[in-house]
Amino acid sequence: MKHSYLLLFLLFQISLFAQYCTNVGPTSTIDSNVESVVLSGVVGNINYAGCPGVVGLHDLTQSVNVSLNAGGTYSISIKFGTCGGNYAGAGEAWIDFDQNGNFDTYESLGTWVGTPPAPVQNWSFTVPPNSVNGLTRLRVMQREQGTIPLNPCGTYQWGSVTDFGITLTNGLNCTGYPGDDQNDAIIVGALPYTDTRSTEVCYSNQNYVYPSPDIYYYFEPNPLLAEVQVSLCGANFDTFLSVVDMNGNVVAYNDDSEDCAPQSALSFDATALGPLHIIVEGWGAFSGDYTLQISASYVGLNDTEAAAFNAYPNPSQGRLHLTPNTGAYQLLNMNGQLLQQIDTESESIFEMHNLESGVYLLKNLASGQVQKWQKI
Ligand SMILES: [Ca+2]
Ligand SMILES: [Ca+2]
Ligand SMILES: [Ca+2]
Ligand SMILES: [Ca+2]
Repeated sequence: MKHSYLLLFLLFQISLFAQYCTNVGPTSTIDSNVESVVLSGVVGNINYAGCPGVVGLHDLTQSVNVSLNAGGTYSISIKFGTCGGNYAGAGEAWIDFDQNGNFDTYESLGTWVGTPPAPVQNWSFTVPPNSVNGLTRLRVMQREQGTIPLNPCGTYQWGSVTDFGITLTNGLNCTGYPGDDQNDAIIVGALPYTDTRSTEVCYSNQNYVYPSPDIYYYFEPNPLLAEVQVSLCGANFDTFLSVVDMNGNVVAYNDDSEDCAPQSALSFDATALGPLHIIVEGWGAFSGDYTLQISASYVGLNDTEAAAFNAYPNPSQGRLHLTPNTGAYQLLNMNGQLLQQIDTESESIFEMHNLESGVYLLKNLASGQVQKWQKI
């Protein structure tokens, strides 16, 4: 899908911020306010009195925690009211069942519209069976002059917003789903690299370009890499792909590739770049299955000038002749990691029979030239 490029860059700047919107709620402590919240969990209870009011978010996630079972049905009682005068407004509550950091529409427990004094609202709700186990949040909001549905991230003058800790059990166990955030990024192994995964379950939104769930990869370019190609072609959803350095600066991004729109592909010059995050996500709120493919070209390999050295036979069953036989060579894997230093001062024929079959890089240290060499 197409988008505003300017907006995109602005959004990237905030991509490292906290998961939940916490700069929310009223600027005033008087008048409209939730007066009470009651919820009995499998373990623990919420028994909250709202007045006097609090400016901004009243964050009780550390001090009030109730356990609920996925698939279970519960009742929450909320008295939307006031700590002062009586004015019309609206109320709503959500639980972030999928732990994606958003209070999504389907996570609304109920809504209220009225003018205090009003009867206590008793809402029955079922925790979806595919909710994610672990600590999440209940948010209860009242907004004077508000209309439903309320924006769970809204700011306004009168009302209240309170967050409670909810521990979900009996749902999805998301251990074994690495890469949800930058601190748990999946390390990119040897190039060419492929990794097949789904953003559909157990992944949440940390890269705020789009509210879609995202998966982080950690990639460390090496000095031999010239251009790196990254592709999500073949994914079954509308993807968005970005490459960001450790300071959050965008190195490259793509929404719709010319080759496979609306999937994404990009390439970037890796010369002189430090460690990077490659982030896979969906356009908008989309999620799905994908295969990430990363490949690279190598410095010196594509030079049109005649090779400055000869490595033969190529491919070889193990014997390697190197000419000229002056100066040192290096044998590297395709990630540019040094496997062996080769000194040709005294000899020019090497027996590499113990080497695993595969493609390697040979680098002449004097000229900096690199060539591929295959062991079969
Ligand atoms: Ca959610
Ligand atoms: Ca994520
Ligand atoms: Ca995202
Ligand atoms: Ca796209």
